[in-house]
Amino acid sequence: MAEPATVLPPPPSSPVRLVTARPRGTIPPPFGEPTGVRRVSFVELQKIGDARGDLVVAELDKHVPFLVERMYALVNVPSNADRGGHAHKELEQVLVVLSGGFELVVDDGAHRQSIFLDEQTRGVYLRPMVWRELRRFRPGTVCVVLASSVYEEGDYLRDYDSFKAELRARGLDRPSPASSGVHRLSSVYPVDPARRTG
Ligand code: T46
Repeated sequence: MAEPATVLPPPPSSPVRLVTARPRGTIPPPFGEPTGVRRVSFVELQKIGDARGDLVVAELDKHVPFLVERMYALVNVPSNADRGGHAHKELEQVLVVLSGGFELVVDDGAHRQSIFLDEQTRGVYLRPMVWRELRRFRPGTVCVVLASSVYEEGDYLRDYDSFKAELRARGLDRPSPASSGVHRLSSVYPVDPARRTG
């Protein structure tokens, strides 16, 4: 005789929050510790260590302000390789270096900043419309990237002029209060107006 079907109780009221999609073309709110470049900030991850080693934790809302749809990692990068050289129209990302280190140059169209990333708990949150270049990779570098959406080539702006044009079209080329004072940061410098594709 067949076993009676198990009747499962109804699920408890779900703690999962409903995430409303951000309208395309809008910039998500700031999150983390600002840098000298607009739409770029530092996020502090959690590290839990004991005699067995360390856990590095990135959790929604505490360390990462978006739902992660994709993870990828940069590994085996030769020290003379240049990666990046593009911006994203919509994508948000958090970059975390778990081993080694590399130089990340970020550029909002008005200011550029060079950040050497080599701390496991210091991630960088890149909102949309930030030009980025990655170079000077140390041997054995492992960089994990948490991304807000699946891979979509159409989201890339892979030449600097298109990036500038998109900034203008979206009104993101105008100075904002957030950018005042960035000149005081030594590693931040204005973008050369004659700058072309990086
Ligand atoms: C970024 C920096 C930090 C895929 O098919 N799926 C993927 O998820 C990714 C990230 C890439 N690709 C393809 C696209 C290219 O044909 O892999 C190839 C290499 O990608 P790309 O030249 O864009 O790699 P990077 O290191 O210059 O840039 C990557 C990310 O693409 C980019 O979003 O912010 O890392």
